[in-house]
Amino acid sequence: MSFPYQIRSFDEYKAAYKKSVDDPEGFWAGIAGHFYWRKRWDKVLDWNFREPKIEWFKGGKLNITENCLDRHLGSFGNRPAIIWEPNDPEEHHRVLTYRELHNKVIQFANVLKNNGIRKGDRVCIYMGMVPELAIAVLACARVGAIHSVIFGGFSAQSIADRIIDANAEFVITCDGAFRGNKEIPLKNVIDDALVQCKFVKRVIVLTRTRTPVSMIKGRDVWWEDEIKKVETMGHPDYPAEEMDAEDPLFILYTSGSTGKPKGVVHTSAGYMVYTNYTFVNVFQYQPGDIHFCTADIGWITGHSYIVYGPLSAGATSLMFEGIPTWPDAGRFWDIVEKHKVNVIYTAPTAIRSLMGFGLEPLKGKDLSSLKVLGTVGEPINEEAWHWYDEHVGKKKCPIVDTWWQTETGGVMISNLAGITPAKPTYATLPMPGVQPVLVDEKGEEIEGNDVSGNLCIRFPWPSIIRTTYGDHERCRTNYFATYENMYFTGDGCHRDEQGMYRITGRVDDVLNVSGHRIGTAEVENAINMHAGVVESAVVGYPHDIKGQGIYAYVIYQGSHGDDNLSRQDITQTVSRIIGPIAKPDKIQFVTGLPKTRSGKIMRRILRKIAEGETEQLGDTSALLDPGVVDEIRNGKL
Ligand code: 6R9
Repeated sequence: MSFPYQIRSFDEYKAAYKKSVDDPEGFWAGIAGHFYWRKRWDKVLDWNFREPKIEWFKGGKLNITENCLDRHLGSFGNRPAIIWEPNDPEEHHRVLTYRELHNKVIQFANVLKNNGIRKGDRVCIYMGMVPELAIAVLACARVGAIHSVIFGGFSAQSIADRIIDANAEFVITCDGAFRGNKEIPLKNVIDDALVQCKFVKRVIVLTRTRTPVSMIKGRDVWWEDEIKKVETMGHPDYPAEEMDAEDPLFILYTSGSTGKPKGVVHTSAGYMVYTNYTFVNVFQYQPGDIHFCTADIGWITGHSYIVYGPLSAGATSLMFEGIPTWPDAGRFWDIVEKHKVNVIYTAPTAIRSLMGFGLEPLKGKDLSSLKVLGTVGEPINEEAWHWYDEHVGKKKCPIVDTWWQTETGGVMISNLAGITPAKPTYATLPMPGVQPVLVDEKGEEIEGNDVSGNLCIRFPWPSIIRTTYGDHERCRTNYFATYENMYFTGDGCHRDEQGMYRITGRVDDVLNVSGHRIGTAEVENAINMHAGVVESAVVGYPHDIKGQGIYAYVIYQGSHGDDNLSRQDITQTVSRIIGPIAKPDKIQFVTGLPKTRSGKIMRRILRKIAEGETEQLGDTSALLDPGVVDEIRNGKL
C-alpha cells in the first residue's frame, strides 16, 4: 500500500496544513478517497458545536474491517498483521498474517451471530492482551455491533457501571489474564459484576490461563466451543455489515471532572480516516515496518494505534501481553531485538520507571532496528525525554510527543517523525485539520506567541467525539459549553515564540496517574463509601514515576485505633469500587476540610499542601474556618 497523503517534508506539512484550514472539506475528501467505500459520501461535513452535531462523510457507506482486512488480501495477504508477544518469554510468540486475521475475524463474527449479536448491539469486552482481543474488537465491527472495551485493571463495580450505562447484553472475556507474575481472574471479576446486570444474555469466555471459573448454564459459553460450531457449519463467510459513515463504532469510557465516567462515542468513517492519516504521518510508517505500541487495547491509544490505525494502513502491529518490568526491566528491549521493532510508542511513566533501573537492562540489547520513538498519555519531563533519546534511540531516532485524548480519537498535536522539528517536552505543531486556540478564563482568545492558556480546538476534525453514550447533553456541557463554538480539551497549554505547543497538564479536576485519567470526584465517591468516612477531598501531587500521585484528605470517624490499618481499609475500598489504578498513594486523616462560606472545598490549598508548598498558600481569607488549614499543614504526610 502506498500513501499519497504521506507528508515527506516540512514544506509539504505547511502546504497540507494550509489546505486543511482553507478548504477542510476538500482536504479530507482527498484523503478519504483512498479508502474502500461501499458508497461514497454525499456531503463531506455538516457541523455545529452548539448542539453539538458533527457529521463527516455523510451518506457514505462502508465497513471499517473491509478497510483493515479485506482490501489488503490481494496484494499482501501473507504480510504479518499482528505479532503477539506473550507475557512469559518462554512461551512461543504468535504471528497472524492478514489472511489469517481475516479468517479469524470472519469465524468469530459468525460466533457473534450465532449468539444473537446484531448490528447496533453493545458488546462489553474485558480481556487480557491476547490476539483474540483484537479479533473480538474487529468481529464486533464486522457485524456492526458497538464494542465497549474495559481495561483489565477495573473492578467488578466499574465494569457493572459501564455495562449498565451502555446497556450491553453481551460480554466477551477470558478465564484469566497473565500480567508479569500475576494471574488476574477476569471471569470471576465479570461474575461479580454481572450480579448487578441480570439483563446480560451471553458471556463468551476464551481460555487463556486455565484459572478455574464457574460457567452459568444458559448464559456462559466457551469461545473454543463456539468456534467449533462454526467449523462444523463449514466455515461460512461473513460479509461485512454495511455501516453508515456516522454509525457508532465503539464506546470507550473515560474519566471526567464529575464522578461518573463518560462513554465517549466514536463513529465509523471519520475515526477510520483520521487514525489512518495520523498513523501514517506521525510515525512515518513505511511498508514492512513493525510498529510496537505498548498500550493496552483497553485505552484509546490501543484502539487507535494497535488496532485500527495500523491495520487500516496494512502495517504489522506488535501486541504485548505483559509488563515492561517482567521478568526484568529489559523486557521492552528484548522484544525490540527479537522482533526487529521499528517504532516503539510508549508512555512517559514507563520510561521513568525503566530509568530507575539504570542502564544495565539495556546492555547488549540490539536496538538498531528502531527508527522512531513515540510517547503519549501525559507530559514528558526533560530528563525522561533525553534518556529515551540517548539510551533507546541512540540519538538517531526522532521522538514524537503525541498529544491527544480519548475524545479526539487520534493524535492532535505532534511532530511528524523526522519531518517536522522536535523540541523536548513539546508536542510541537498541530496535525493538518487541527486548529488549536488558547483562551483565557473569560473565554477570550489569546493571540500571538509566547503565551499560555486553556487549550481549545476551533474546528471539527474527522474523529472528534460525537456524543457521550445515552446522554448527549453531558457531551455538550463537558466539551462544548465552556467556550462558545469551541471544543474544550481540559488541558492547559503554552505556545512558545515559534508557535510550538507544550501541554502543561489538566486544568480541571482530572488526575493523570501513570498516564491513566482518573477523576478526583470518582476517587472521593469511592472513599466516601467506606464506613466511617465522613468526607474526603482528593488532589494530585507530583510523583517521580507516576507523573501524578493521588493524595486524599479524609475525615474519618470509623477508626479502630490503627491509622495504618485504616488507610489500608480505605485503599481496599477504592480498589473494590474503581480498581487498583485509583488507589490513593497517601491518605491524611483530618478533622475538617478548608471550605469557603458557600461550602466549596478550596482544592487550591489542598493541592499546595500535597505538593509540599505549605508556606505559600495564598489568600485564605475566604475560608469559613482558616484554623483548619494549620491543622492540615501540620499533619502533612
Ligand atoms: C491518548 C490519551 C488524555 C489526557 C490529555 C492530557 C494527557 C495525553 C499527552 C498528554 C501531555 C502528551 N496527555 N498525551 N499530556 N503530553 N503527549 O492519553 O488519552 O487517556 O483520554 O488522556 O492525557 O492531559 O487531556 P486519555
